[in-house]
Amino acid sequence: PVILNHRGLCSSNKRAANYTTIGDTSWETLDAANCKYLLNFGSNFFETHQGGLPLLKRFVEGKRKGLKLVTFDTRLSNTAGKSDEWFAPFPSSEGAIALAMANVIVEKKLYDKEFIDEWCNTSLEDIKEFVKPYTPKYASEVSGLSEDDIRRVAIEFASAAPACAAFTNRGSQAHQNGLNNDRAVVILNAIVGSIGKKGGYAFGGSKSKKDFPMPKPVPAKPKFTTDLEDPRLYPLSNKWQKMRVSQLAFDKLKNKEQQIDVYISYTISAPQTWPEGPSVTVDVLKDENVIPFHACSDVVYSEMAHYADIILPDATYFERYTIEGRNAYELIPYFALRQPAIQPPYECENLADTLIKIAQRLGEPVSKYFAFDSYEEFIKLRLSTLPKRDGLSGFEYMKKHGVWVEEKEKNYEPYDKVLSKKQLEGSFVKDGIIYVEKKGKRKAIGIMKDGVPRKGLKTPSRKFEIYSSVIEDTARSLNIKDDGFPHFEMPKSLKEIKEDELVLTTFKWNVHTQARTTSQKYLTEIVHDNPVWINSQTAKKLNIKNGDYMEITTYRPKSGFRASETDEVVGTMSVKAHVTQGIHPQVIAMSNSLGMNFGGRIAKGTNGDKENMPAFSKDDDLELDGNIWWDKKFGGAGNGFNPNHIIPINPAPMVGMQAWNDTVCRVRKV
Ligand SMILES: Nc1nc2c(c(=O)[nH]1)N[C@H]1C(S)=C(S)[C@@H](COP(=O)(O)OP(=O)(O)OC[C@H]3O[C@@H](n4cnc5c(=O)[nH]c(N)nc54)[C@H](O)[C@@H]3O)O[C@H]1N2
Ligand SMILES: Nc1nc2c(c(=O)[nH]1)N[C@H]1C(S)=C(S)[C@@H](COP(=O)(O)OP(=O)(O)OC[C@H]3O[C@@H](n4cnc5c(=O)[nH]c(N)nc54)[C@H](O)[C@@H]3O)O[C@H]1N2
Ligand SMILES: [Mo]
Repeated sequence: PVILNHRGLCSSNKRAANYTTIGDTSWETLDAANCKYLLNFGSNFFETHQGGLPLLKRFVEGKRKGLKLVTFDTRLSNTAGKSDEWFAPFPSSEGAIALAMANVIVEKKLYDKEFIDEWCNTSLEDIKEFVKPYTPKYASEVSGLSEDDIRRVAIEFASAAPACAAFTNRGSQAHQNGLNNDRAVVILNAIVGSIGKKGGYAFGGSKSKKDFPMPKPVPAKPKFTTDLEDPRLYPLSNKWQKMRVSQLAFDKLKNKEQQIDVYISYTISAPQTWPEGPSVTVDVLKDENVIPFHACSDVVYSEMAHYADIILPDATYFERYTIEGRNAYELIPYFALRQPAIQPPYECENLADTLIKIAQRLGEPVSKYFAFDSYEEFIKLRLSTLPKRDGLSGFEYMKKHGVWVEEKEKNYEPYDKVLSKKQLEGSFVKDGIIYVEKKGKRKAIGIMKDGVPRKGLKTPSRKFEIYSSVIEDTARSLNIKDDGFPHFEMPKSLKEIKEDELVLTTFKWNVHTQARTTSQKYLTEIVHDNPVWINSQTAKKLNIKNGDYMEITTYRPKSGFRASETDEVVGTMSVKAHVTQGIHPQVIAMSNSLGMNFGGRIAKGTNGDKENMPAFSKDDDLELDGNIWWDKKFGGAGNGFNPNHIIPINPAPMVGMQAWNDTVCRVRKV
């Protein structure tokens, strides 16, 4: 029983940074509507981001009141372009910039002494000592930014406190050193005291899964795990939630380190989205000796579906139920119910319904856990624990209104809440921390403050953790030198980068979502081509003009997984150039989402007749015939390129986050 997911490709360093510092949430919930100053390290929230729209809506409210946005992105994204200021740092240097800003804030005494004394696990003196080496001069050397800018922005940021927030996304965390980059950024908020404050680095407030208990009986958790699911070398990947390091899974299977008999895939398109997906993943999916049986649930004939033994055609999100709960950017807990707007066509069916049927066919003991008529029934049972509202049961209320909002105040300073008598029942205090004991296990629930029991943060010290014992202990267990502070260190490959080498980074489009949208004609008509961004000066040196083809050759990283000191090639690819001033001179940038081999005519960018398949009615999509004008046959751009041909599997230490943006390469004109 192995369950994998895509956290290690997506966000696990960011999540780990939040868990080690603030404890109880994997994601900040910026209070942008009330914020005065936002420092954005590598998030493209105007176009992408996990909570993009709800955040953007509140950002616009804040902007009307004078909110300033400063963005650090290696590339002129639409967020960078619409920011008040944009800086293009050298990849992976974000931690150094943030620590230098902390250094300036400490030097200028712009910190929040009260918050540090009360709520940080490190004293002001220790913070001063820790940030000492990270001077603006040092950060300037590693990032390429000017010392003056680093100083000025730090002062502006701190002067807006507590209505200010420094935050991150994949730009800063998808690196070998991404965990500490992100910790360094989050720590800026603690030093100026904006953690949990109005207009600041707020967090929490979402309705949790616990509120919708699984219908009983609930199957017991498996008693063992395997190295596929719980990789020993990355102990932090599953410490707080199941984040996994799935980009290693196909490699382990290919090398016979692990074996599986049956593989069910669901909303994953690994040949497209995984590093070395087109090679390692495809090799594994094609080899019946490695995966004897593969069932793929998908809504289109995807890259993944192509390699499956059987396709389970899923209902799309218009056609099924889901309980939806994302960050509550209003800071008031809520959740929503997605409901079928139309019936699924042909034999398509919600995978959950298919699984219920499979379980029932399997019989005891599996079937007893799936004793529902349908997924609708299952959702009804889960919502049955909600209190009645407007005289309606949970399910009826949600069907009618779609959204449930708690009757609560905005969740500011959640750590400061006083624990109630009820919460304190059976608790005891040791070294200032309040514990309860459940089934012989000690669990911290709060912290004593001047004799008052408060909730605190959900870290081991119940305080904001600048120093992390979890990190220090984990590092020790792996023989990695680490004192538990978020020091800055450039990844080896980037530190030793040579004059003729560049860094390949990737980014996402505003109109595409991962490998999900390329078969949608309206979206792909807008974006079907992804030439590689290259700085005009760099292009000039290499004699590359806009639209020329250039050959990119990538190398294995110099530290970590399959480290190689000898320029071992991962892959070579010829791609068109987009020459622009809007990118760091030592960086090239390529989007994902394109370069499909399957997924129909639109995804592939090839005109021609529709395949004659019995499930398709003959006359839908007639307007497509001859209208895929981006087909190369018509002199169009074609369907783009998939960068994952040449991006190495590169998990960062301890957490296993894929270091997407550390890939060293060489480029030449073809
Ligand atoms: N080079 C590069 N690679 C990247 C990234 C990058 O920035 N650059 N981003 C990474 C990130 S952040 C992530 S999260 C991963 C995501 O990569 P994956 O985890 O592979 O997920 P998706 O590409 O979102 O979706 C995969 C499949 O889900 C199918 N699908 C869509 N809707 C449904 C549905 O309702 N039901 C079913 N059953 N299937 C459905 C789609 O058709 C598609 O085949 O990619 C990573 N890969
Ligand atoms: N439209 C759309 N929305 C999406 C998605 C999508 O595919 N399409 N995917 C969803 C998912 S799964 C995720 S994880 C989020 C991701 O949301 P984001 O993290 O905001 O998006 P990314 O494009 O992965 O990366 C953000 C930015 O990092 C920059 N960058 C790359 N390398 C570096 C670097 O070394 N340093 C710095 N400072 N910046 C760098 C890129 O140029 C890019 O603009 O978006 C979610 N929302
Ligand atoms: Mo993601």
